[in-house]
Amino acid sequence: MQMERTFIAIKPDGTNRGLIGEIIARFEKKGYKLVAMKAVKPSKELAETHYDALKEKPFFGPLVEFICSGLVIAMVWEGTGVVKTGRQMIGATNPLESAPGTIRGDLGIDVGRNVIHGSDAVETAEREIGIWFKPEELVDWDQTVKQWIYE
Ligand code: DAT
Ligand code: MG
Repeated sequence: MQMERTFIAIKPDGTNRGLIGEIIARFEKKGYKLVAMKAVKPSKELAETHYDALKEKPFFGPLVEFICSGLVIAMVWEGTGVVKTGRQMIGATNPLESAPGTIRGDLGIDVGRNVIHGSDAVETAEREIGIWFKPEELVDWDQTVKQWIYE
């Protein structure tokens, strides 16, 4: 499998509820490498661009309003298969259907308050990373424990 990057964001419900450390810890402990992170209160324009594919959905307005309502922790994580496995760690979109053990399954109840965003494909991840980060904000560093994570 290919080394890849995904865009992960802790939504305003997650930050308000004090779940930042809990969520970051799951990606950190798994062995993924943190490449970028920042605290943002997104503009309407940023949220609308991010969720552009959903603009015809009836929940688009409330979704954008929710994402802009408070602190978002935007991150880029790197690792083999991180896009797909990251989505599995996050769980189904609706926390009522997310398996226990997943982030949404453990930490959320309502689909409109599902705590976290994760890119759904490698191409989507590239697009989302480009929306939220400038190239120079992606940190080039060596994860020195790599030899204990990868064979
Ligand atoms: P995901 O975040 O799992 O990739 P998505 O891209 O289909 O899901 O939708 C983006 C967000 O929109 C999702 O995290 C929560 C919200 N959403 C999705 N479906 C919804 C619905 N039926 N009612 C209310 N909000 C919804
Ligand atoms: Mg999505």
